[in-house]
Amino acid sequence: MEVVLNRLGRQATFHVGESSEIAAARRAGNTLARQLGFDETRAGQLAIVITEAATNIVKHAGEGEILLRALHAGERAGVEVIALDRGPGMANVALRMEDGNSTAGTYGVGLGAIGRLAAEFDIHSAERQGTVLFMTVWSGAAGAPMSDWEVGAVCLPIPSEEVCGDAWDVGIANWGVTVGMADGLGHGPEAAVASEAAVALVAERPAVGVSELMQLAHGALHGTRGAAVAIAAIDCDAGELTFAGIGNIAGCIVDGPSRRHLMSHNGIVGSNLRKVQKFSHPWAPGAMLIMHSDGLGTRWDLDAYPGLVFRHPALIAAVLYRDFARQRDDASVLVIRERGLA
Ligand SMILES: [Mn+2]
Repeated sequence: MEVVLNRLGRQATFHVGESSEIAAARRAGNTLARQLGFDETRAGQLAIVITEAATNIVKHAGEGEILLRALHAGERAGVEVIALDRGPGMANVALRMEDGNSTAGTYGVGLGAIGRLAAEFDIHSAERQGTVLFMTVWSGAAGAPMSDWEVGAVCLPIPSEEVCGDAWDVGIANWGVTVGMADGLGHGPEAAVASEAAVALVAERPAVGVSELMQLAHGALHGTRGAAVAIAAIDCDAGELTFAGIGNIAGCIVDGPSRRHLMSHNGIVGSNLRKVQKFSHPWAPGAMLIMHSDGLGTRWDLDAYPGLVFRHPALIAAVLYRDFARQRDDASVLVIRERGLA
């Protein structure tokens, strides 16, 4: 079964700092569960997962965010829940996972319940940095549908807008994947029209090649505001990543201790495209690709977060968003690697 990794999955964030905000996040989860056709059992499980994660944030960190996103895979639908805070963090996550083991009230109990109810669950916590949780709940049979790729993403509008002007998507090819990220000029719905048109092309035609996709995007975005666009194709058979970028989308290949930054040219896809250049880089099986819009600062350093590179890409995306989002712009960050190769 092909797992559709992004389509229709607009993300929403809910600030949690008091109990009324916990309830608001839970209600948003209920609405999503109803829209996706969850039965009562799964909807109830999602409500508990959100409530426990949000309660932990309030109790242990004071405040934080709950991020919700719909997931689609064939006939099945899921909800991804990311919980993040900048609280004191935990020194020993494994110990807190055992029910009742907690230095501050019910953190241990909450994590135990989440671990049992969520189809997927991962956590990164570091003392003085905070805690991030990744959870999914899926409709239908137990367990989450698995693709060959693990994808983590945060894509959220500037606080004054409802719709994010950034967009990303992933298209599966038989040799690997093609990944697109776009930042529509300005903010709001008009920016989203441009960015979503660009990444839809990437998802629909992943085997076309990055230069050709960029030219197609340039044509497709004519008459829109235009966008910064970056496209990366990961060919696992050839062990090669090809990249083409126009405008301010950052790309980086993380492979063990090595960091390779991906080069974009100036311009605006849809109105001002002087030069499309394809760059090729080696791609090793355990490597990870990180792309982000200029709503995130560039001074991040994964080495500052011990153990984070081994966690689910959603947690890596969540930490980069938490600590480097500029707040004055739409913010998107995407992290992808082959499953099981961390
Ligand atoms: Mn931007």
